[in-house]
Amino acid sequence: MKATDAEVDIVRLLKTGGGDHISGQMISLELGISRTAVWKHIGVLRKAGYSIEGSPKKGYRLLPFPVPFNGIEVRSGLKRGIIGRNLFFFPTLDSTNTKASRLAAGGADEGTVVIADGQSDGKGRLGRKWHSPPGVNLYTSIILKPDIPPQQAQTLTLMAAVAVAEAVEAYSPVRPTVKWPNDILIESKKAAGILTEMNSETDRVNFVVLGIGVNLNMNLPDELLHTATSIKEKTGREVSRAEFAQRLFSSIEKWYKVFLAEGFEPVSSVWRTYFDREGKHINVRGSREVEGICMGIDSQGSLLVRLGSGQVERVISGELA
Ligand code: BT5
Repeated sequence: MKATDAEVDIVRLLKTGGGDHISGQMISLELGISRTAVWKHIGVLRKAGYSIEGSPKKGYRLLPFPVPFNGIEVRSGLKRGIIGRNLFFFPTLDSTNTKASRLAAGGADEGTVVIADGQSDGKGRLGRKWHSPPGVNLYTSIILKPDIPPQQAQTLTLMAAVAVAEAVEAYSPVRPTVKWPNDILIESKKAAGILTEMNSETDRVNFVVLGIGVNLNMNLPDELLHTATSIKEKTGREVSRAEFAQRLFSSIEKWYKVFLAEGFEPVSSVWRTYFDREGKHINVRGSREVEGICMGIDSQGSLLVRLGSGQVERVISGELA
């Protein structure tokens, strides 16, 4: 379901009312729609979980609770920009990446966002699964259409990692770290993962789907107990998923603009501040196992490893132990 402009604008207006009533006439004037249309949109908002009081004399008033988690709520707190200008929210999907790829193939604009409350077939890399229970975490995919050759797509994963790390940092008691190429860790446990999927020709990218899963309020299942964490597990506090999503999208907007204007270099220098393996002995499993001293990343986001022989090997994709 797409969050429509009118409903997003009505929620914005009611929020600026700070709990006061706003007349139907005022809303209809501000939005340039009829009062009947306002009334219909209010009905949609109530169905979407908002508590809105209506009085024939005074107008409408938004109660502060409950704050629903849906596309309208997320968009109502976003500055107008590229990321999230079109936003689709679903109570459940197989995978937000699959949905976003289909939308992109059908011509969806750059910046289109898909969010699902829960996923029945959340995807990790290489056919792995992403644990995606409803009601607790953020599962989102963003369509980008950068004018870059396919060999540079990995740099977008690292750009997303910076944005996710920055958003997680705002909630986490300690600074998160990034684990090349696609994990965000809190105290060495995975709090978020990124799955970048690309549709390209030999020399140009048609679109990229950045899929991001962040563990916010999840109680960890047994199989992830020793390797994963959530923000709530670290802080004991519930995170507002809408607020987190807004922070994440603003951060992606910021870094994507830097990326388009100045390239990967400024992004990679911030990425390095979250990366704690440079200069250390590492082991990476890619097409083969590579062991040596980590020399950081290159301009395409590949990992550089100095082998015992002194030769520096470039690892394009793989798994850092
Ligand atoms: C990833 O893969 O880390 C990419 C995860 C991307 C998930 C998002 S959610 C929104 C969008 N839609 C999708 O369908 N996917 C994206 P990878 O590096 O392959 O890590 C997968 C491994 O992480 C699994 O094999 C598990 O060991 C572990 N894992 C699974 N679910 C997890 C979770 N919720 N939190 C932490 N670790 C998890």
